[in-house]
Amino acid sequence: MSTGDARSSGRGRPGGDGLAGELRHLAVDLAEEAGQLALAARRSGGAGRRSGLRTKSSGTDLATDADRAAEQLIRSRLAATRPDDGVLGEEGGESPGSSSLVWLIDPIDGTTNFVYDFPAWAVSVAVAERAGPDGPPRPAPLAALLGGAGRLLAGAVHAPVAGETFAASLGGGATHDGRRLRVDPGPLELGQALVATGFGYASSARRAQAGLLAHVLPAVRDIRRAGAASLDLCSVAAGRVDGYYEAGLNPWDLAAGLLIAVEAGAASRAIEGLPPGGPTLVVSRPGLAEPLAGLLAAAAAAADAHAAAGHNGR
Ligand code: LIP
Repeated sequence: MSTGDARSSGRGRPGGDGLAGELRHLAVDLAEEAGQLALAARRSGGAGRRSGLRTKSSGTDLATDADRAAEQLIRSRLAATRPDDGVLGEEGGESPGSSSLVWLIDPIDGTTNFVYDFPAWAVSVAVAERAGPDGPPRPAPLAALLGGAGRLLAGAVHAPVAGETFAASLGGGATHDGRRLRVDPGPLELGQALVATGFGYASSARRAQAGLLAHVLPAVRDIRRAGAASLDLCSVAAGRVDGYYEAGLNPWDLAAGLLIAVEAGAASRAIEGLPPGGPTLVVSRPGLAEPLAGLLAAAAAAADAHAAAGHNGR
């Protein structure tokens, strides 16, 4: 599909009616509008390795003027259409709201790709019920990954270079350019599994993640590291990969893609105790969930043993 078609591409009947369905449509509009803004900046030469580039948590963690402009656009649209909702954005942080909803925004997920003009970057927009003592119960295994957000209601991921939009609403299914997504429910052996992953920005975390990967890679069909967590999760939903795992993600990286994958039928869990520490999000075809979790546990044990034997590890 051309980029020009993308503005209406995430719509379509699947997605459900009611509040979640309405929020899904708004998330699609916001992601597509912000994506076109970022793409225009990219194509005008106003974004790239020399323009408006800053680093954040480490020298490898980048932010551009386009990240800020795209988030600002989404925030201003939300202020006009849903002024009572809270917003949590990668660039602007948290703006508390008075309603029960919070929007989670990654204006450019895959900023390094964006800077290098590598096509795998996306705008990720999700909305969730806020977690809290009076709020609905959070899905326990994944709660730690969602910060102050509770139940995910709707989300959209728009990849401007590919002109693709993925979207989902709670109970309303997931779509790719308006077509319903359904993850293959059948069993899959590890040796036939294409597995995506990603790495953090801190050197120490990367060393530990590489140690784990050294034991995962020989056991699977192959590994993909696309560089945008939201798209990795949509790739599970679309069957482009069979599974995905990553630690150290922020709520805005994963919220929309997680709902899209789960609504498409993927299995999801957060596993503690894997390097580099903290919860690791694991999302896959249902028939791969147990084998992949087992492989990650075995890989963590092998990486520990390797480190204990005096090799470089975590
Ligand atoms: C990035 C992710 C990437 C992950 C990085 C980072 P950013 O988001 O989507 O896949 O491995 O750690 O979180 O910083 O480009 O928005």
